[in-house]
Amino acid sequence: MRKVALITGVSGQDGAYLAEFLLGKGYIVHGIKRRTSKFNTERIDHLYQGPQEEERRFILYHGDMTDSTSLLRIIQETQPDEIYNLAAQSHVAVSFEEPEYTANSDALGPLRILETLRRLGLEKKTRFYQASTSEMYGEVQQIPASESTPFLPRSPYAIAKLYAHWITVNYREAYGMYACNGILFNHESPLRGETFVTRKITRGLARIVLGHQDCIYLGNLNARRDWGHARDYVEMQWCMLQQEKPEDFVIATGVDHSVRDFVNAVAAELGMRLQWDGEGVGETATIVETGGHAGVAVGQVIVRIDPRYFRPLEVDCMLGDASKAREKLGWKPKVSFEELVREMVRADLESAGKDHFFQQHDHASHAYNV
Ligand code: NDP
Ligand code: GDR
Repeated sequence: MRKVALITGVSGQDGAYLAEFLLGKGYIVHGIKRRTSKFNTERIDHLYQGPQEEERRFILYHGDMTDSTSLLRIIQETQPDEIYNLAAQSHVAVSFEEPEYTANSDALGPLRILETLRRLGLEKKTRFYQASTSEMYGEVQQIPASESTPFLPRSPYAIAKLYAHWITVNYREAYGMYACNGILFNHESPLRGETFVTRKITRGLARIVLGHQDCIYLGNLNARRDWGHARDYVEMQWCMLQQEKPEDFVIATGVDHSVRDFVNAVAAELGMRLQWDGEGVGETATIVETGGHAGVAVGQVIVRIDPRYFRPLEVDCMLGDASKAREKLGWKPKVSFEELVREMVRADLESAGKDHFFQQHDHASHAYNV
Protein backbone atom coordinates (compact mmCIF):
# COMPACT_ATOMS: atom_id res chain seq x y z
CA MET A 1 0.00 0.00 0.00
CA ARG A 2 1.27 3.44 -0.91
CA LYS A 3 1.52 6.02 1.88
CA VAL A 4 -0.71 9.05 1.53
CA ALA A 5 0.52 12.56 2.29
CA LEU A 6 -1.34 15.85 2.35
CA ILE A 7 0.68 19.03 1.84
CA THR A 8 -0.74 22.47 2.59
CA GLY A 9 1.11 25.28 0.79
CA VAL A 10 1.99 22.90 -2.04
CA SER A 11 2.40 25.79 -4.50
CA GLY A 12 5.12 27.38 -2.35
CA GLN A 13 8.87 26.84 -2.39
CA ASP A 14 8.96 24.01 0.17
CA GLY A 15 5.68 22.50 -1.01
CA ALA A 16 7.09 22.01 -4.50
CA TYR A 17 10.32 20.37 -3.29
CA LEU A 18 8.49 18.22 -0.76
CA ALA A 19 5.87 17.03 -3.27
CA GLU A 20 8.63 15.99 -5.66
CA PHE A 21 10.52 14.25 -2.85
CA LEU A 22 7.48 12.31 -1.59
CA LEU A 23 6.44 11.26 -5.11
CA GLY A 24 9.99 9.96 -5.51
CA LYS A 25 9.43 7.87 -2.38
CA GLY A 26 6.28 6.32 -3.88
CA TYR A 27 3.70 8.36 -1.94
CA ILE A 28 0.31 9.47 -3.15
CA VAL A 29 0.51 13.23 -2.64
CA HIS A 30 -2.52 15.46 -2.15
CA GLY A 31 -1.85 19.18 -2.19
CA ILE A 32 -3.96 22.10 -1.04
CA LYS A 33 -3.80 25.32 -2.99
CA ARG A 34 -5.85 28.42 -2.45
CA ARG A 35 -7.87 30.04 -5.14
CA THR A 36 -6.01 32.67 -7.16
CA SER A 37 -7.21 34.86 -10.00
CA LYS A 38 -4.38 33.60 -12.24
CA PHE A 39 -2.45 30.33 -12.43
CA ASN A 40 0.25 30.25 -9.78
CA THR A 41 1.35 26.63 -9.95
CA GLU A 42 4.53 27.12 -11.92
CA ARG A 43 6.63 25.49 -9.18
CA ILE A 44 4.61 22.26 -9.44
CA ASP A 45 3.46 22.23 -13.06
CA HIS A 46 6.02 19.54 -13.91
CA LEU A 47 4.34 17.22 -11.37
CA TYR A 48 0.77 17.95 -12.42
CA GLN A 49 -1.50 15.12 -13.55
CA GLY A 50 -4.86 16.06 -15.03
CA PRO A 51 -8.11 14.69 -13.54
CA GLN A 52 -8.57 12.53 -16.64
CA GLU A 53 -5.34 10.62 -16.05
CA GLU A 54 -5.50 7.19 -14.47
CA GLU A 55 -3.72 6.19 -11.25
CA ARG A 56 -2.91 9.75 -10.32
CA ARG A 57 -0.40 10.16 -7.52
CA PHE A 58 -0.41 13.98 -7.36
CA ILE A 59 -3.81 15.55 -6.78
CA LEU A 60 -4.65 19.18 -6.05
CA TYR A 61 -7.58 20.57 -4.05
CA HIS A 62 -8.81 24.09 -3.50
CA GLY A 63 -8.72 24.99 0.16
CA ASP A 64 -7.63 27.70 2.52
CA MET A 65 -6.05 27.74 5.96
CA THR A 66 -8.66 30.29 7.06
CA ASP A 67 -11.58 28.04 6.05
CA SER A 68 -12.19 25.02 8.31
CA THR A 69 -14.89 23.67 6.02
CA SER A 70 -12.41 23.17 3.19
CA LEU A 71 -9.82 21.61 5.51
CA LEU A 72 -12.42 19.21 6.94
CA ARG A 73 -13.60 18.20 3.46
CA ILE A 74 -10.10 17.55 2.14
CA ILE A 75 -8.83 15.67 5.20
CA GLN A 76 -11.97 13.54 5.31
CA GLU A 77 -11.66 12.73 1.61
CA THR A 78 -7.92 12.00 1.58
CA GLN A 79 -7.50 10.26 5.00
CA PRO A 80 -3.77 11.04 4.97
CA ASP A 81 -1.07 9.12 6.83
CA GLU A 82 0.98 12.32 7.05
CA ILE A 83 0.09 16.01 6.89
CA TYR A 84 2.78 18.59 6.18
CA ASN A 85 1.45 22.00 7.16
CA LEU A 86 3.56 24.36 5.07
CA ALA A 87 0.89 26.92 4.16
CA ALA A 88 1.41 30.33 5.68
CA GLN A 89 1.58 34.04 5.05
CA SER A 90 5.32 33.59 5.29
CA HIS A 91 6.67 37.11 4.77
CA VAL A 92 7.86 38.77 7.98
CA ALA A 93 7.60 42.37 6.69
CA VAL A 94 4.11 41.74 5.27
CA SER A 95 2.98 40.42 8.66
CA PHE A 96 3.36 43.95 10.05
CA GLU A 97 0.95 45.14 7.35
CA GLU A 98 -1.50 42.20 7.64
CA PRO A 99 -1.21 41.06 11.26
CA GLU A 100 -4.77 39.79 11.63
CA TYR A 101 -4.70 37.74 8.44
CA THR A 102 -1.27 36.39 9.40
CA ALA A 103 -2.63 35.22 12.76
CA ASN A 104 -5.67 33.68 11.12
CA SER A 105 -3.74 31.62 8.57
CA ASP A 106 -0.49 30.94 10.46
CA ALA A 107 -1.76 30.46 14.04
CA LEU A 108 -5.40 29.36 13.73
CA GLY A 109 -4.82 27.43 10.50
CA PRO A 110 -2.75 24.68 12.18
CA LEU A 111 -5.23 24.57 15.07
CA ARG A 112 -8.03 23.96 12.53
CA ILE A 113 -6.12 21.01 11.10
CA LEU A 114 -5.28 19.48 14.48
CA GLU A 115 -8.86 19.82 15.69
CA THR A 116 -10.19 18.37 12.41
CA LEU A 117 -7.96 15.33 12.89
CA ARG A 118 -9.49 14.79 16.32
CA ARG A 119 -13.04 15.33 15.14
CA LEU A 120 -12.53 12.79 12.34
CA GLY A 121 -10.98 10.24 14.73
CA LEU A 122 -7.67 10.41 12.84
CA GLU A 123 -5.57 11.52 15.81
CA LYS A 124 -3.86 8.12 16.07
CA LYS A 125 -3.53 7.55 12.33
CA THR A 126 -2.32 10.83 10.84
CA ARG A 127 1.12 12.22 11.62
CA PHE A 128 1.35 16.03 11.60
CA TYR A 129 4.32 18.23 10.68
CA GLN A 130 4.19 21.94 11.54
CA ALA A 131 6.49 24.39 9.73
CA SER A 132 7.91 26.24 12.72
CA THR A 133 10.58 28.85 12.25
CA SER A 134 13.78 30.32 13.65
CA GLU A 135 11.92 33.67 13.64
CA MET A 136 10.29 32.51 16.90
CA TYR A 137 13.66 33.09 18.62
CA GLY A 138 13.50 36.76 17.62
CA GLU A 139 15.87 38.64 19.85
CA VAL A 140 17.84 35.47 20.27
CA GLN A 141 18.91 34.67 23.82
CA GLN A 142 21.62 32.23 22.86
CA ILE A 143 23.67 31.99 19.67
CA PRO A 144 23.58 29.47 18.08
CA ALA A 145 19.95 28.70 18.98
CA SER A 146 18.84 25.14 19.73
CA GLU A 147 15.56 23.44 20.70
CA SER A 148 16.02 24.62 24.31
CA THR A 149 16.66 28.30 23.53
CA PRO A 150 13.82 30.56 24.80
CA PHE A 151 11.58 32.26 22.23
CA LEU A 152 11.27 36.06 22.08
CA PRO A 153 9.40 36.72 18.81
CA ARG A 154 9.64 40.14 17.16
CA SER A 155 6.95 40.18 14.45
CA PRO A 156 3.26 39.31 14.04
CA TYR A 157 4.46 36.43 11.82
CA ALA A 158 6.76 35.03 14.50
CA ILE A 159 4.08 35.39 17.17
CA ALA A 160 1.50 33.58 15.02
CA LYS A 161 4.04 30.81 14.35
CA LEU A 162 4.77 30.57 18.07
CA TYR A 163 1.10 29.89 18.75
CA ALA A 164 1.16 27.20 16.05
CA HIS A 165 4.31 25.72 17.59
CA TRP A 166 2.82 25.45 21.07
CA ILE A 167 -0.59 24.20 19.92
CA THR A 168 1.25 21.41 18.09
CA VAL A 169 3.10 20.51 21.30
CA ASN A 170 -0.16 20.78 23.21
CA TYR A 171 -2.07 18.36 20.96
CA ARG A 172 0.86 15.95 21.09
CA GLU A 173 0.86 15.99 24.90
CA ALA A 174 -2.88 16.23 25.50
CA TYR A 175 -4.11 13.70 22.94
CA GLY A 176 -1.05 11.56 22.26
CA MET A 177 -0.89 12.67 18.63
CA TYR A 178 2.18 12.21 16.47
CA ALA A 179 2.65 15.94 15.92
CA CYS A 180 5.97 17.70 15.65
CA ASN A 181 7.61 21.00 14.83
CA GLY A 182 10.54 21.52 12.52
CA ILE A 183 12.21 24.75 13.66
CA LEU A 184 13.76 25.55 10.32
CA PHE A 185 16.22 28.35 9.72
CA ASN A 186 16.15 30.27 6.42
CA HIS A 187 16.28 28.05 3.36
CA GLU A 188 16.43 29.30 -0.17
CA SER A 189 16.56 28.01 -3.75
CA PRO A 190 15.77 29.07 -7.30
CA LEU A 191 12.11 28.50 -6.30
CA ARG A 192 12.30 31.08 -3.50
CA GLY A 193 9.68 33.84 -3.69
CA GLU A 194 11.01 36.96 -5.43
CA THR A 195 10.41 39.23 -2.41
CA PHE A 196 12.69 37.36 0.03
CA VAL A 197 16.08 38.98 0.20
CA THR A 198 18.24 36.24 -1.37
CA ARG A 199 16.03 35.89 -4.44
CA LYS A 200 15.58 39.65 -4.67
CA ILE A 201 19.38 39.91 -4.91
CA THR A 202 20.02 37.02 -7.33
CA ARG A 203 17.14 38.07 -9.57
CA GLY A 204 18.06 41.76 -9.40
CA LEU A 205 21.77 41.31 -10.14
CA ALA A 206 21.05 38.87 -12.98
CA ARG A 207 18.80 41.48 -14.55
CA ILE A 208 21.39 44.23 -13.97
CA VAL A 209 24.22 42.41 -15.77
CA LEU A 210 21.88 41.82 -18.72
CA GLY A 211 21.15 45.56 -18.80
CA HIS A 212 17.43 45.19 -17.89
CA GLN A 213 17.68 47.40 -14.79
CA ASP A 214 20.23 49.73 -13.16
CA CYS A 215 20.18 48.88 -9.47
CA ILE A 216 18.32 47.16 -6.64
CA TYR A 217 17.03 48.72 -3.44
CA LEU A 218 17.48 46.86 -0.17
CA GLY A 219 16.84 47.45 3.55
CA ASN A 220 19.07 46.27 6.41
CA LEU A 221 22.35 45.00 4.94
CA ASN A 222 23.73 44.06 8.37
CA ALA A 223 21.09 41.41 9.14
CA ARG A 224 22.71 37.98 9.45
CA ARG A 225 21.00 34.73 8.49
CA ASP A 226 21.82 31.01 8.51
CA TRP A 227 20.96 30.19 4.87
CA GLY A 228 20.57 26.61 3.61
CA HIS A 229 19.03 24.94 0.55
CA ALA A 230 15.28 24.15 0.60
CA ARG A 231 15.79 20.76 -1.07
CA ASP A 232 17.91 19.60 1.88
CA TYR A 233 15.44 20.95 4.41
CA VAL A 234 12.28 19.25 3.05
CA GLU A 235 13.99 15.89 3.39
CA MET A 236 14.29 16.58 7.12
CA GLN A 237 10.57 17.43 7.29
CA TRP A 238 9.86 13.92 6.08
CA CYS A 239 12.48 12.38 8.42
CA MET A 240 10.81 14.01 11.42
CA LEU A 241 7.60 12.10 10.67
CA GLN A 242 9.41 8.75 10.35
CA GLN A 243 10.76 8.60 13.93
CA GLU A 244 9.49 6.32 16.66
CA LYS A 245 8.26 9.22 18.77
CA PRO A 246 7.32 12.74 17.74
CA GLU A 247 9.87 15.40 18.68
CA ASP A 248 10.78 18.94 17.64
CA PHE A 249 14.01 19.60 15.76
CA VAL A 250 16.10 22.59 14.73
CA ILE A 251 17.36 22.42 11.14
CA ALA A 252 20.14 24.85 10.27
CA THR A 253 23.57 24.90 8.64
CA GLY A 254 25.38 26.48 11.62
CA VAL A 255 26.98 29.13 9.35
CA ASP A 256 25.74 32.71 9.08
CA HIS A 257 26.29 35.52 6.58
CA SER A 258 25.09 39.11 6.35
CA VAL A 259 22.84 40.41 3.57
CA ARG A 260 25.89 42.41 2.38
CA ASP A 261 27.90 39.15 2.24
CA PHE A 262 25.14 37.63 0.13
CA VAL A 263 25.31 40.54 -2.34
CA ASN A 264 29.10 40.16 -2.56
CA ALA A 265 28.80 36.40 -3.14
CA VAL A 266 26.29 36.92 -5.95
CA ALA A 267 28.49 39.62 -7.53
CA ALA A 268 31.51 37.29 -7.31
CA GLU A 269 29.52 34.49 -8.93
CA LEU A 270 28.82 36.89 -11.78
CA GLY A 271 32.54 37.73 -12.00
CA MET A 272 32.06 41.24 -10.61
CA ARG A 273 33.67 43.09 -7.70
CA LEU A 274 31.88 45.74 -5.67
CA GLN A 275 32.98 48.60 -3.47
CA TRP A 276 30.80 49.59 -0.54
CA ASP A 277 30.65 53.26 0.53
CA GLY A 278 28.64 55.27 3.04
CA GLU A 279 26.58 54.12 6.00
CA GLY A 280 22.95 53.46 6.89
CA VAL A 281 20.52 54.83 4.30
CA GLY A 282 23.43 56.36 2.35
CA GLU A 283 25.25 53.06 1.82
CA THR A 284 25.82 52.00 -1.80
CA ALA A 285 27.64 49.28 -3.74
CA THR A 286 29.49 50.37 -6.87
CA ILE A 287 30.96 48.13 -9.54
CA VAL A 288 34.79 48.16 -9.64
CA GLU A 289 35.10 45.13 -11.94
CA THR A 290 32.36 44.30 -14.43
CA GLY A 291 33.28 40.66 -15.08
CA GLY A 292 32.98 41.45 -18.78
CA HIS A 293 29.20 41.92 -18.74
CA ALA A 294 28.14 44.32 -21.49
CA GLY A 295 25.07 45.51 -19.54
CA VAL A 296 27.08 47.16 -16.72
CA ALA A 297 29.91 49.69 -16.32
CA VAL A 298 32.65 50.42 -13.80
CA GLY A 299 31.36 53.14 -11.46
CA GLN A 300 27.72 52.02 -11.76
CA VAL A 301 25.90 51.96 -8.42
CA ILE A 302 23.94 48.72 -8.28
CA VAL A 303 22.79 48.58 -4.65
CA ARG A 304 21.10 51.43 -2.80
CA ILE A 305 19.18 51.51 0.47
CA ASP A 306 15.50 52.31 0.62
CA PRO A 307 14.29 52.77 4.21
CA ARG A 308 10.89 51.39 3.19
CA TYR A 309 12.51 47.97 3.41
CA PHE A 310 13.47 48.46 7.05
CA ARG A 311 11.12 46.60 9.38
CA PRO A 312 9.42 48.11 12.45
CA LEU A 313 11.45 45.56 14.47
CA GLU A 314 14.37 43.60 13.10
CA VAL A 315 15.89 40.22 13.94
CA ASP A 316 19.57 41.05 13.68
CA CYS A 317 21.16 37.65 13.74
CA MET A 318 19.94 34.08 13.25
CA LEU A 319 22.27 31.16 13.66
CA GLY A 320 21.16 27.62 14.45
CA ASP A 321 22.54 24.67 16.37
CA ALA A 322 21.20 21.51 14.70
CA SER A 323 23.15 19.03 16.87
CA LYS A 324 19.99 17.12 17.85
CA ALA A 325 18.97 16.63 14.19
CA ARG A 326 22.53 15.61 13.34
CA GLU A 327 22.47 12.91 16.01
CA LYS A 328 18.91 11.61 15.62
CA LEU A 329 18.03 12.30 11.97
CA GLY A 330 21.47 12.06 10.42
CA TRP A 331 21.11 15.71 9.28
CA LYS A 332 23.90 17.16 7.22
CA PRO A 333 23.45 19.95 4.69
CA LYS A 334 24.37 18.69 1.23
CA VAL A 335 24.51 22.11 -0.43
CA SER A 336 27.05 24.73 0.70
CA PHE A 337 26.42 28.48 0.79
CA GLU A 338 28.52 28.98 -2.35
CA GLU A 339 26.66 26.20 -4.21
CA LEU A 340 23.33 27.69 -3.18
CA VAL A 341 24.35 31.11 -4.51
CA ARG A 342 25.62 29.56 -7.76
CA GLU A 343 22.41 27.61 -8.37
CA MET A 344 20.21 30.64 -7.70
CA VAL A 345 22.32 32.96 -9.87
CA ARG A 346 22.35 30.54 -12.80
CA ALA A 347 18.60 30.04 -12.67
CA ASP A 348 17.96 33.78 -12.49
CA LEU A 349 20.40 34.53 -15.31
CA GLU A 350 18.55 32.03 -17.45
CA SER A 351 15.11 33.42 -16.68
CA ALA A 352 16.26 37.06 -16.99
CA GLY A 353 17.61 36.19 -20.43
CA LYS A 354 14.18 34.91 -21.49
CA ASP A 355 12.15 37.55 -19.76
CA HIS A 356 11.35 40.03 -22.55
CA PHE A 357 8.26 41.44 -20.92
CA PHE A 358 10.09 42.47 -17.78
CA GLN A 359 12.81 44.15 -19.80
CA GLN A 360 10.32 46.95 -20.31
CA HIS A 361 7.97 46.58 -17.33
CA ASP A 362 9.84 45.82 -14.17
CA HIS A 363 7.15 46.43 -11.61
CA ALA A 364 8.49 43.62 -9.43
CA SER A 365 11.88 45.22 -8.85
CA HIS A 366 10.89 48.06 -6.54
CA ALA A 367 7.45 49.20 -5.56
CA TYR A 368 5.95 45.81 -4.67
CA ASN A 369 9.16 44.16 -3.60
CA VAL A 370 9.01 44.03 0.20
P1 NDP B 1 6.11 30.20 0.59
O1 NDP B 1 5.67 31.57 0.94
O2 NDP B 1 6.95 29.97 -0.62
O3 NDP B 1 4.81 29.26 0.44
C1 NDP B 1 3.71 29.40 1.28
C2 NDP B 1 2.58 28.57 0.74
O4 NDP B 1 1.43 28.75 1.56
C3 NDP B 1 2.14 28.97 -0.69
O5 NDP B 1 1.76 27.81 -1.37
C4 NDP B 1 0.93 29.84 -0.42
O6 NDP B 1 0.03 29.91 -1.50
C5 NDP B 1 0.32 29.08 0.73
N1 NDP B 1 -0.64 29.87 1.50
C6 NDP B 1 -0.48 31.08 2.05
N2 NDP B 1 -1.58 31.46 2.72
C7 NDP B 1 -2.48 30.46 2.57
C8 NDP B 1 -3.80 30.24 3.00
N3 NDP B 1 -4.45 31.16 3.73
N4 NDP B 1 -4.41 29.08 2.68
C9 NDP B 1 -3.79 28.15 1.92
N5 NDP B 1 -2.52 28.29 1.47
C10 NDP B 1 -1.88 29.43 1.79
O7 NDP B 1 6.83 29.61 1.89
P2 NDP B 1 8.00 28.52 1.98
O8 NDP B 1 7.69 27.42 1.07
O9 NDP B 1 9.30 29.21 1.94
O10 NDP B 1 7.83 28.04 3.49
C11 NDP B 1 6.96 26.94 3.82
C12 NDP B 1 6.56 27.06 5.29
O11 NDP B 1 7.72 27.03 6.11
C13 NDP B 1 5.84 28.37 5.65
O12 NDP B 1 4.88 28.04 6.63
C14 NDP B 1 6.92 29.23 6.23
O13 NDP B 1 6.37 30.15 7.14
C15 NDP B 1 7.78 28.19 6.93
N6 NDP B 1 9.19 28.49 7.05
C16 NDP B 1 9.91 28.83 5.93
C17 NDP B 1 11.27 29.03 6.03
C18 NDP B 1 12.08 29.42 4.84
O14 NDP B 1 13.21 29.91 5.04
N7 NDP B 1 11.62 29.21 3.62
C19 NDP B 1 11.98 28.88 7.33
C20 NDP B 1 11.11 28.47 8.41
C21 NDP B 1 9.78 28.28 8.26
P3 NDP B 1 0.27 30.92 -2.74
O15 NDP B 1 1.22 30.20 -3.65
O16 NDP B 1 -1.10 31.08 -3.26
O17 NDP B 1 0.85 32.18 -2.18
P1 GDR C 1 13.26 36.45 6.86
O1 GDR C 1 13.63 36.50 5.30
O2 GDR C 1 12.62 37.70 7.33
O3 GDR C 1 14.49 35.99 7.58
O4 GDR C 1 12.13 35.33 6.87
P2 GDR C 1 13.85 37.71 4.30
O5 GDR C 1 14.62 37.17 3.17
O6 GDR C 1 12.58 38.43 4.01
O7 GDR C 1 14.79 38.71 5.14
C1 GDR C 1 16.07 38.34 5.62
C2 GDR C 1 16.77 39.56 6.17
O8 GDR C 1 17.12 40.43 5.07
C3 GDR C 1 16.80 41.75 5.44
N1 GDR C 1 16.57 42.55 4.23
C4 GDR C 1 15.55 42.43 3.36
N2 GDR C 1 14.54 41.53 3.33
C5 GDR C 1 13.66 41.63 2.29
N3 GDR C 1 12.68 40.73 2.21
N4 GDR C 1 13.76 42.60 1.33
C6 GDR C 1 14.76 43.52 1.35
O9 GDR C 1 14.83 44.38 0.49
C7 GDR C 1 15.71 43.42 2.41
N5 GDR C 1 16.83 44.13 2.72
C8 GDR C 1 17.34 43.59 3.83
C9 GDR C 1 15.55 41.61 6.30
O10 GDR C 1 15.35 42.80 7.06
C10 GDR C 1 15.93 40.40 7.13
O11 GDR C 1 16.70 40.76 8.23
C11 GDR C 1 12.29 34.13 6.12
C12 GDR C 1 10.89 33.65 5.70
O12 GDR C 1 11.04 32.56 4.82
C13 GDR C 1 10.09 33.20 6.90
O13 GDR C 1 8.87 32.61 6.46
C14 GDR C 1 10.91 32.17 7.69
O14 GDR C 1 10.20 31.78 8.83
C15 GDR C 1 12.26 32.75 8.08
O15 GDR C 1 12.96 33.14 6.89
C16 GDR C 1 13.13 31.75 8.82
